[in-house]
Amino acid sequence: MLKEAKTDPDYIHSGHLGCPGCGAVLAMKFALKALGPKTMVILPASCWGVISGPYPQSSLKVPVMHTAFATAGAAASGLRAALDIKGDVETTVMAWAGDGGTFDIGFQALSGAVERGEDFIYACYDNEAYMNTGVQRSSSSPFVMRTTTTLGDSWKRTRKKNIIEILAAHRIPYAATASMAFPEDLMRKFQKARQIKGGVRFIHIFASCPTGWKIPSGLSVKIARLAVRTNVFPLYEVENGSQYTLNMRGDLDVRLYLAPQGRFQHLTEGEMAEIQEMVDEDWRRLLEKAGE
Ligand SMILES: Cc1ncc(C[n+]2csc(CCOP(=O)(O)OP(=O)(O)O)c2C)c(N)n1
Ligand SMILES: [Mg+2]
Repeated sequence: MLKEAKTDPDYIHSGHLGCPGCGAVLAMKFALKALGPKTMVILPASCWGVISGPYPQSSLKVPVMHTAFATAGAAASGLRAALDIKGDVETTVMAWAGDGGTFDIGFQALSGAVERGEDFIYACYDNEAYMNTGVQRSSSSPFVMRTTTTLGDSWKRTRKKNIIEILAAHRIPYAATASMAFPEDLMRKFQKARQIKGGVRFIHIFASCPTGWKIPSGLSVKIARLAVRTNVFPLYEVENGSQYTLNMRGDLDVRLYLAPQGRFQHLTEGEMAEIQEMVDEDWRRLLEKAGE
């Protein structure tokens, strides 16, 4: 046990404030395992701003800086500059933001940092809504998801924003998708991101949310795995905005992913077929980009 703890350290304390089955907690656990103790984490307002615990307590074993909802990209730029002035070139700065803090309100700070070529890792854990404040829709919420701001017959009618494409358009050195249900792949991507220099490295992590998705906490990992295996959330990497590498190929029907989730219970067969078409179309486009 002791030997294992020494060789495979964990940087999260067991008393964190996440819900049972929280995908974002697993994602952080694996990200920090990959990056190691010389990491500083920037946390904008989000579930993770709560999970990390109230100051002076912290559920993370690495330094944390809490920052305003819109500012992860700017705060990470500032922290990196401060470390550089102190001559600390070993510490990795990681901004860790939700989908709301990345796709929506934090986007200008992220885009600015990427355009300036700042030196940090930006990880977005995507639970597809503003979960911390009560499951409001974000621009990452998928087509026809039920949220507390898309109720009744007004399910979300627009599609999920493709954040990787937007960042690829910045010619970012490294952008990748990852999932907390595929830890080896996720950890490999964080290790790779740590080595890359010359700009921001962006990792978009699929992170299931039992509370907001209305799923049993015991199914959290299984459903996240199904998102990849149905091509709803493909795993891939983009280098310098143009070199695409696919890491996994899904072949299952999207209904297997949609059916167990309370947030999709209202879907008609027609809407499920429509989602399958959207997923197939996006997958074809991805194959083309990867030259396959
Ligand atoms: C300027 C501002 N507006 C609103 C809020 C309230 N707020 C805190 S967290 C949050 C939602 C965060 O959503 P997301 O980034 O997806 O993270 P999650 O809660 O899902 O982990 C909101 C709206 C805030 N802190 N600051
Ligand atoms: Mg969210």
